[in-house]
Amino acid sequence: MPVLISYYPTSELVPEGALPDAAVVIDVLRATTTIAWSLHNGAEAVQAFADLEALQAAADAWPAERRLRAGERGGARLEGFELGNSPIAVSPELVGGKRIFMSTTNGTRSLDRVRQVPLLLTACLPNRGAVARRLVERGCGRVWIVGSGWEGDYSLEDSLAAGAVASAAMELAVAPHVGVNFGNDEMLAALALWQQWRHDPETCLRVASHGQRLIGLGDHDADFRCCAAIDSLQVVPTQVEPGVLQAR
Ligand code: 3SL
Repeated sequence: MPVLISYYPTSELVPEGALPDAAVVIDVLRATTTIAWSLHNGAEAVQAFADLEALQAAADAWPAERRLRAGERGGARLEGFELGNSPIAVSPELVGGKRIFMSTTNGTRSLDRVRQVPLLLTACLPNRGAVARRLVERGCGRVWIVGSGWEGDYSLEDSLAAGAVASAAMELAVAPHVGVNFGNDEMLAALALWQQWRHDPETCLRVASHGQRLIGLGDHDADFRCCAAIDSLQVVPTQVEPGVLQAR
């Protein structure tokens, strides 16, 4: 059965009604890149929250020596939190064996929006090939890729990564009767964007409006390099209970 992939650039654009077989949430700058690196570096899980009070209550109920709170609003770390939202900060020494209770401006809201979907994965440029392989191996029929955008607005870098995932799925789904179909024009536009920037994704991230926002906040060169490193990770963050992502 062919895979039918649709792309929704923000959580607000996700349709109501029938759920797909799988959803892939993307927040390239930087939530889903940080999630992938946290799990790659040995975090027990990342538990995502749209709401900070709910985050604090869940973190309080977890053993203190096995928890970290990661919070970001407007690109900056939330005061009092151990971590912000930088993928280069989640070292194995810091996150190994720990549960990360995370809330970010847009990424964790997108995760919340599709938490009922039976197979929920997160993707970024570093693990886009591994995520595409998982979708094809699982024989998913209908797939939604959901971007995070910025406070309801379109974002270039999430759309680039949506195209990168779909392009990898096209290359992998070549067995007889498989193949990939595209469910909306947003998906086709994301594929065109990927064709445009695939040899220089870091520049795309830097010129994007959120890239410019991060540059305005200070030196994020290492974050850009990390977030643009295509196929550098094999981890597939997978929801194992509502809001809880583990490496699979
Ligand atoms: O919007 C989000 O969820 C964040 O990823 C934004 S930031 O890259 O941490 O600034």
